[in-house]
Amino acid sequence: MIFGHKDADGDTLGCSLAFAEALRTKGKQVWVVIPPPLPMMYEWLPGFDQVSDRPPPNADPALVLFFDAGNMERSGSGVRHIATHATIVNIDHHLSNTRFGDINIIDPDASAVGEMVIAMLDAYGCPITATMATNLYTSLMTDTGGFRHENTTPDCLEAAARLARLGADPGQIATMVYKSRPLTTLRLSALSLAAMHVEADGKLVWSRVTRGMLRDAEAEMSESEGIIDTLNSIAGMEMAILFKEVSPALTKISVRSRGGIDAAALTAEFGGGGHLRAAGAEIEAPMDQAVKMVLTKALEAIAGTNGRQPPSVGRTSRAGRGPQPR
Ligand SMILES: [Mn+2]
Repeated sequence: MIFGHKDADGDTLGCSLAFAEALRTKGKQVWVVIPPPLPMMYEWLPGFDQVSDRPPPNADPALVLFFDAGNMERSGSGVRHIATHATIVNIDHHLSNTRFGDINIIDPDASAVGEMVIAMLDAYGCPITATMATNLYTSLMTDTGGFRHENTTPDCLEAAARLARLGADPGQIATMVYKSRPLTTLRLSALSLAAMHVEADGKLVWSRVTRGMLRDAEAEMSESEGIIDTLNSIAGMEMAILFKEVSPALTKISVRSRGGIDAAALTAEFGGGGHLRAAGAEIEAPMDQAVKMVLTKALEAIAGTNGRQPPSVGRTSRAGRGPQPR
């Protein structure tokens, strides 16, 4: 059984589907479980039609694999009873991974877990088919923000080139991921960007997605995913924060950072996690209260880096590479 993580992204899905295909080729019975709601924007991925949103009642897997899940809780409540009597394999690239598996394969230097899956398939002598290549290319492309983030390493680009040779179609995959947005997504983005605030001489940029905006745009909260990246595109900013009003009592934050600012350090203050450049947290507080608490800490972080050396980032750094959707 393969478990994807909550708010499934291209990495967890691409890896899960590619590895499922490899196991089926070897004659194994495989279930792929993605916690609800299923991310329908990825329904075109090969094998997506065989994904379920909860473990089948009769499933009794000997082996449970997790791809791209920093902790087991990120894979939903369905995990619990299954995981007690199976061997757990935890394959991930988050520095903050809790090593919850019986076997933990963690490589924070991997641009995407897809890169690790390619190495595993090679080690097992398992050929990569065109459909597996499509899934794995999607993993690499989405976790590097379309091959633009700091985690876009030579290894990643070489792996992507190899997958393209094996049958992944870069133009088509980019169209499906980046050029297939519903109109409601753009409307929501417009409302949120219009509500943008700038503080600390432009170093801190933040905005909100409220329930009211969702109603006005006729959009779902999942459609807010790209907004943080638009905030992150502003010249001179060091930290971008998006506050999402999940319910009157629950606020989610997405954080992006540059320079000497650590996004994961900020979200850790609120029980969240992630990477140096991209992180998130869920705060059990109404939006206005969450905004106050988080902005206070964010401004402290920005003030604290004045005149200090930034943490080592870039091509040679080991730790914390990889801004990506959580
Ligand atoms: Mn990932």
